[in-house]
Amino acid sequence: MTSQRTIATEEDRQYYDTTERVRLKPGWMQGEGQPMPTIEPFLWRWQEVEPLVLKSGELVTPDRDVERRTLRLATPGLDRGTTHTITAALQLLLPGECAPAHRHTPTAIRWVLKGEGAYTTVEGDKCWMEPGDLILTPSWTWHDHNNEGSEPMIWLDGLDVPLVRYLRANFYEPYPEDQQPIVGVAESEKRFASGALRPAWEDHEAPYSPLWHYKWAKTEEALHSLAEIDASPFDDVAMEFSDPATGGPVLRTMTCWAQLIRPGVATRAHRQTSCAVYHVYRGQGYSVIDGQKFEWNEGDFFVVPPWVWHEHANPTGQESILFSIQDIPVLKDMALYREEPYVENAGHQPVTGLFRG
Ligand code: 1HN
Repeated sequence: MTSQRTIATEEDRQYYDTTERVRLKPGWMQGEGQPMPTIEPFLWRWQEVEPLVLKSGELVTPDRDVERRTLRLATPGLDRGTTHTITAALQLLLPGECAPAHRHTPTAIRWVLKGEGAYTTVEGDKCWMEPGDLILTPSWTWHDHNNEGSEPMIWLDGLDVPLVRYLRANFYEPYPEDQQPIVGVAESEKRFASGALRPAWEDHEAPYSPLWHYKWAKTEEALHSLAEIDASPFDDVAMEFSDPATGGPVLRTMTCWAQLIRPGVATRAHRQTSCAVYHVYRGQGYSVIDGQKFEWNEGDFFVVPPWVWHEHANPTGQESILFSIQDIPVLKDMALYREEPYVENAGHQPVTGLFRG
């Protein structure tokens, strides 16, 4: 169907000149318009990333030169962000350094990769960072990072910046001091220690999880416990970090998953309107994304774009654990979430290429 009209007469010409002058755009003259920028699946190797993260420590210093020392995972096809909704970056904080307190309307998550002796303060609550911990910095909460240890601290930052910018709702405020006052230590964690029981006298109205710190030991225990009895055919032993007050996702714009891919498992392919940024927390395996095989090792990162077939496999004899940040809550809240299973070939895509980066 083509609805485009041509300019045939002088009367037409006058009409279109006038619409242009008064800034009206005839929809029937628009043609195909601009194609959406595509997001390619991509993978970053820790082997290549880690030395560059460590080297960044010699180039810039937080507080002195920059607010945060971060390296963004820059997916081909995008000028900003890691996907059209999520930006993911690696942040390095050296011993004795402070990334000064500020707050912004974009929401952030930290997924701790390496190091010890550093903490993030979120609204006065001091959260010690250990590898495998998930720490939330919900929209407009004060946060600063401090390394009081003797090792470099590295974590993955995940923010909804591209979405918030698109919605023109990006606000930012620096705190008057480098560090905000510490009101308590691990308080949000202590309030919700079991992950299921919560203080009975409190109604929680905030549009995000009141628990801000999910410790690795509990995440790992939950994965192994679920693995004893059940798994998803598409994602194997996949668990969503949940808000203890609602049971829903921890944030309104992003959700976080921890996923155990058991030895020998090859999941079935599916596709969703949501997208994801993955980190290989443990083990080895591969994902087939849009027919391309992405072999991953511990520490690697990869992107699954929206509406692209993907499946994960662990052909090794050891367990693999994936962490991911996904924009599912936005799509679901807007009634735009769709999911489709790949039905041919017993749920597995034909592999047409190997990603070499
Ligand atoms: C930010 O505030 C942090 O607070 C990290 O550590 C990464 C990327 C874009 C915008 C703000 C942080 C960020 C960021």
